[in-house]
Order: sequence, then structure tokens, then C-alpha cells
Amino acid sequence: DVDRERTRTGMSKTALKQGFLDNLFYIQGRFREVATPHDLYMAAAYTTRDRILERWIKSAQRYKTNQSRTVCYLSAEFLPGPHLANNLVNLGIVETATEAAHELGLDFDAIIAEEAEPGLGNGGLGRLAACFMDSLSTLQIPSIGYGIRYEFGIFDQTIEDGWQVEKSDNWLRNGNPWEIPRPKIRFPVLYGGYTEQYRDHDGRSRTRWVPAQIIDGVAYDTPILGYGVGNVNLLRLWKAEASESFDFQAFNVGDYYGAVHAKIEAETISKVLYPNDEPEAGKELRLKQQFFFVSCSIQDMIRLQFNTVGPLDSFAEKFVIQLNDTHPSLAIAELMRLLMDEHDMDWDRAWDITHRVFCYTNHTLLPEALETWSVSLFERLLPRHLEIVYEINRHFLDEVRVHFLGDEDRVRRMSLIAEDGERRVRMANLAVVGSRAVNGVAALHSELVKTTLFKDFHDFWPDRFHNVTNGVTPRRFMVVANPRLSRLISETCGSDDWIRDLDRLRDLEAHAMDSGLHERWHEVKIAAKRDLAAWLKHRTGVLLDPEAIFDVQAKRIHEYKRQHLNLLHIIRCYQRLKQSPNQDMVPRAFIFGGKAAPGYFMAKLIIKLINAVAEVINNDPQINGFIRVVFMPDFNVKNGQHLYPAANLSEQISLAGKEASGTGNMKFSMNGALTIGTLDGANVEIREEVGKENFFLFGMSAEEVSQRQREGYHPWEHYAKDAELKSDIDLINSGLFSHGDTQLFRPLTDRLVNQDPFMVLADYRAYIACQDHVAEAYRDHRHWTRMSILNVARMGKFSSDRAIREYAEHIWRTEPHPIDL
Ligand code: 26Q
Repeated sequence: DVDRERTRTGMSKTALKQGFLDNLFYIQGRFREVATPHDLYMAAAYTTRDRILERWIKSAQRYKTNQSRTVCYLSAEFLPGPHLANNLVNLGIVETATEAAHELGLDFDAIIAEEAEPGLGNGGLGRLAACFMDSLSTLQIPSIGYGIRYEFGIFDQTIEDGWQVEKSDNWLRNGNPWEIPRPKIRFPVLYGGYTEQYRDHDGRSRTRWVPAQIIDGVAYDTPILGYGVGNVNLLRLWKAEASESFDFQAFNVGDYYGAVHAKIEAETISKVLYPNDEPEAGKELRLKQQFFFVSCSIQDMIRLQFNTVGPLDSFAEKFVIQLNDTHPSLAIAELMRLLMDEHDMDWDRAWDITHRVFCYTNHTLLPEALETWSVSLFERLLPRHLEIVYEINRHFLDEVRVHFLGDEDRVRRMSLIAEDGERRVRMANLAVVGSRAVNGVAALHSELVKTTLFKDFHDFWPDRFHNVTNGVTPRRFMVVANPRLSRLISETCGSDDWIRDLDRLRDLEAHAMDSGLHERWHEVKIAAKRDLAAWLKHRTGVLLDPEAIFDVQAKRIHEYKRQHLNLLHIIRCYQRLKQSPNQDMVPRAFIFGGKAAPGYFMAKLIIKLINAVAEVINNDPQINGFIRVVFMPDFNVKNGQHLYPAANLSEQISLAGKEASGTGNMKFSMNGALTIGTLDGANVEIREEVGKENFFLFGMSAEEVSQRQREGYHPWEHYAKDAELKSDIDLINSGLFSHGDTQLFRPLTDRLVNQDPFMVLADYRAYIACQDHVAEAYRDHRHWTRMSILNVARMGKFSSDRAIREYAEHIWRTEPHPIDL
């Protein structure tokens, strides 16, 4: 028995080997000789999971007896990436497991590569939630991430004839060893119908919601392990199922097929993740999804409150709820409803709890990305919540009127309901009014939140507004993604303490001039570039020169991120080489990655243009490989891990004021890439940290951008005045990149020249000049390597551990609850 125990949970090589073989046999029903790569992966995953479970149970018990204050992170998206390698790192058994695998004659990298990633997010916001979960556990803060268990995550991207083609992401097809279903943790979620007034037994007037539809949410739990600690927190995702009690009404009257149909319809709610940047995002199903996970999560918290501390009066002491953007902001109305309609509270007590429990993070200033829902849809789906929103609004606007006497214009702007045109509920206003703290995600962004987007609210409640600059977890983006660099850093610093305390990377500075380190640093980078080159050759057929500058832009494709500005520079390099083929140009590999929303025509045209330019340049014998262009298909967490270690140059070239923070910028810089960027989002702070001499800055500031907008932006003047710019755009329209079709890219070039809100042409000249500086700097290898080392050494601030510490101290007021190993 004792031995059995050890093979199930022991950390020795022998225990891991035995555990692996047991799991292969007892879970997968296979022995070595007939096991598929997937069987081997599953056995490795279960062997790892066995070692997490003990810590998980212990954490849950300890948190319960301590009645720990708990952070509930509500997010419609979580993008954790593959779990296996990350869990091995956080358990501290990478080396043992690697050796165990070798002794069993297994290719461990191949096993790790088998895992399908849970792509339950679009990009930055979902990945931020995953980094925060890692840091919450590592910092030993009791927390639950609440979201949706989408059956299909973000689509898989393939490139066909240069165009993006979307394939559905059936990530659960082969089973998911990391989740534990909790069929008994199940809550009813109500939709539609009507409300009515009635008198309770004390004669008080109350409201009852009579729904038209009830759907069940069932919990699926994934353990989130901290790095080097005993704490394991919970990612609890809800799956939609038909509610037995409801369907069987239909079944009872003999409508069996009707009941089955209702079941299928119920399950569509958690079926698929919506891509962002969709022009028609006002989909009914999306609102149903948001309410679905919010309602389950709040009901779950109320259950936990009763199971631990008891009465609901201390709900805001037991819990803090962080809203990741406005997507879960219905939680404000749902908590009010549950407290009043189900738990007998009056308005004032319910509101006191509600507005003390919620905090809201804003992730965008783009007006088109601010969520609103038409009042008619809202009323049809959530009639009781609309009443509550109206009532919140009535109380709130009365306060505004008293504070700003006679300023009805301000009242109109601040209202939770937009009254110009079709009446709409403004989810951001609801989130601000219902929260005790509101934060932006980088210093610049948080300033703009106060002075532009929520200026009226900031005038009213100046103390409510905060900044917490984003961060990323060094466990995933350094240790897992870049083991070579991680080893070199640990050896140079004489310890691996930097993994939990990223400020310790400063110890590298003392060695920034050390030629021994320079040599090894360069070798580590070249090795990563060779790996990426091999990987890209295999997947795209394009061969890159590892000596070239690896110039990378990887992020969602969007006009505000300005991938087309990057393209104009590539076309400039191409024209220069064509004009003087013998010039001494520094070789470059231009690498792109990123998905376009399926309905975002301009973004898809940008992908087509990248691939079209790549095809011409890569096949032009005169260019002879001096510059190469490649589009990495299906950029996601897993594929990104090949990219970050290999980049020399990180493209962060959004129009200033548009990128709330960016987090890719941090991932690249942590892996020794230098940044070419505008003063946007967290770039501002990255430049501050690494030093302006180690950062390639160009372009207008946010201030200059808004001034230009006020004066009127006339891009055709740039086109007319700048001969090189003109010839770059004309080359696109010449048909060179489109087999003679002069119209294909017209929508893109017309927009740039006539009415581009993202001012690509205004920054073109500065960008080209800055890129020329980059090339010159790259010639001086010693200097470049020194800048690269200093970039890494000064990235401590951008650990998500620092971000979570700031949330814990300034916003949540939570304490660590250590679980011993
Ligand atoms: C909304 C309504 C309907 C359908 C989809 C959506 C939706 C989904 C996802 C809207 C937005 C998103 C994601 C936004 C996002 O990723 N924003 C990024 O957040 C990062 C983390 O703070 C920042 O670093 C980026 O600057 C910001 O663009």
C-alpha cells in the first residue's frame, strides 16, 4: 500500500516511471509496444495530475477552515496554453521527468507537443487572465477563476492561397486529462419570460421572475498550481446542459423529440467562443453566454459563503470579484437580484454589498469595442435585470444631478442607458457604477481612461480610478518557452530565484559587458533562431537565414496594430534592393503571426497582402534570400513559444493611444528581443525601464495623435509629398503582388490614402528612419547583445507577480495563505 501511494504521488524518477506505466495501463489501457503518441501524452498528463491533486485538496481544506478572503476572477476568456510542461515546471520536476522519459526510451518533447491547447480566448485579455491565475497561485492568494468551458475555442487558422481559412477547434476531441467534472455543482440559469409583483408573508411587495427557459450550468474544475509552493487554486469553467426538471415537462406530455431538441439547444450556450472585432457582435447568444457564466459563478459564491462563513452580510469581506472587462458586468445586476429576490434583502443592503464586492478592469478605449446591448434584446432575455439596471440608474443619476446641478448633458452622457437612436444598455457605465475600483492596464491607458473615456465618472469619483500595469508570467514565457536562456540566466546569476522574483534579473547587469556571457547569450539566441527556422521551413516551406535579424510581429491582426505599416517597410527594403542589388543591407527575416476576426474584411486582406508580398520577395532570385517574409499560421500560446525565444526585434507599432497595454511586447523583451515601438500602452513603461538607449522609438505621441485628429488628418498629402511612400503604395496597386490584379488590394490602399483612422502614413517616414537605425545597430554585434542583455535584466516590473501584488495590496486587500509543501 505504501508503495502504491508513492508511485501515485512520489517525485522520484522511479516513482514517476512507475506512475507513468501504471497510468498508461490503467487509464489508457495500453502497454508500451502498442501505445500511440497520444496514449503516451495522456499517461504523462495523468502522472503529473496525480502529483497535483494532493496539494489541491490540501489547499481547498485550508482555505475553508481559514475562511480565507477569496479573489474571484470573472472572465469570458482564459487562454492557459498547454498544461503539461507548465505543470512540470511549477511542480519542480522537469529534470526528473525528462530523465524518467529517457530511461523509458520516450521522446519527451514529442509527448509534450501532443497536447491540444485550450484556446478559450481571443488574445491578450484571455492570456492575461491565465497569467494572473498562475501568479495568484504562486503568490498563495486564494482565488477562483470563473469562465465558460467552450466546446470550441478560438478557430484554428490555416492559410490557403494566402488567405486565412478558419477551421473549428475541437480541442476536447481526445479528452481533457486536466479537468475534473463536478456534476453535482450545478446551478439553474434563467432566461426570458416576465416579472410580476407579489406580497410576501410579511406583506412586503416583492418581485418574482417567471422565466421562459432554464438551463443548467455544470462545473468543470482545472487545478492551477503555483510555482514552487503548495497552493493550488481553481479554474472553474461552466458547461451548459439541459435542465432535467424543465425538459421533462415536455417529455411528460409525450413530446420526446421536443425534449431532445431543447437539450441540444441548451448546450449551444457553451458551444463556441466568439471572436472579437466582429462587426456584428451584438448576437443574442453572446449575451446568453455572458449571463450564463455570471449567474452560475455568483450562485456558486453564495453557496460557498453559506458553506464557510455563513450569513450573506459579510459577502463583501469573504469575496472580491474582479471583472475582466465588461463581458461579465451583468454580475452586478445578478448579485442584486439574488440578494433581493432570493435572499430577502432590501435594496440598500444589497447595493451596499454589491458595490463593495466588485472591481472592474478596462481593456480598451476604442469606441467601437465598448459593449452595449439593445434594450429590447436585454428586456427579452433578462427582464428582471433590466428593471434592476433601471433602478441602479435612477439612484445613480439622482446623485449625479445633485452633484452637478443643472448639467443635464452630463447626466445624459453618464446614464447607463444610451438614448440617442435605438436605446442601449452601456455595459461599461454599469461596470463603473457597480464597482468600488476601476483600473486601466498600463499607465498611459489609465490616464486616458480618466481624461477621456470615463472623464465624467472621474470628475464624480476621482478615488475610484487606478492603474495596474499588466504583466506576464515568467514561468510560461521564459522557463517553459526558453529553457536555454533560463539556464544561462540562472548560471550567470548563481540562482534561479529570478523565476519567483523577477527583479532579481537585475543581477545580469553586472555581467552586461562580460564577453563570455556575450558569446553564450548569442549562442542561445542563434540556437532558438535555428529551431524556429526549422519549424517554419517544415510548416510553410520558407527557409530563413539564422544570421538575419528576426523581425517579428505576432498579435491579432487589426488596423490599429498596423501590420500594414510593417509591410510598407518591407516593400521599401525590397525596392531598395531592386534599385541597387549590391548594396550592403543587413539581412532580415520578417515574421508575422496572428488571427483576423472571420468577419473583419480589412484584417483578412492584410493577411493576404503579407502572404502575397512574401511570395514575390521569397521567389525573386535577385533578392537571393537577403530579405525573407513568412507568415506563421495559427499563432496561439503553443506556437508563440517558438517565436519569443527567437526574436531579435519586436514590433509594437500601434497608433499611440490605441493599444491599452499589450503583453506580447513584454514576452519578447523578456526573451532578449529589442523593441521597435510607439509610445503606446505598456511600451512607454518598457522604454522607461530598459532605458531609452535600448529601445527603438518612433512616431507620434498620443497627445500629437489627438492634436492631428483635431486639425484634420489628410493622408493623401503624405502620399503626394513623399516619393518613396508613393512608390511603395503604387507598387501594391501595380498588381505585382496579385498576378496583375490591380484591384485586389485597392480597399486597403484607398483606406490608407483617404481616411485611415490609424494614421499609418503619418508615421511612415519616422518608422522607416527608425528601422534604418535598427539595421545599423544590428551590425555592431557586441552592442546589440549588450542591449539585449539589458532588456532582459530590466524586465522585472513586467512579471504578472508584480501586477497581482498591486491588485492584492491596493485593490483587493487580500493576504497570502501559504500551503506548505
Ligand atoms: C466582446 C463582445 C462580443 C464578442 C467579443 C467581445 C470581445 C472579446 C474579447 C471583445 C474584446 C476581447 C478582447 C480584448 C483584448 O484582448 N484586449 C487586450 O487586452 C490586453 C490585456 O489587458 C491588452 O494588453 C491589450 O492592449 C488589449 O487590446
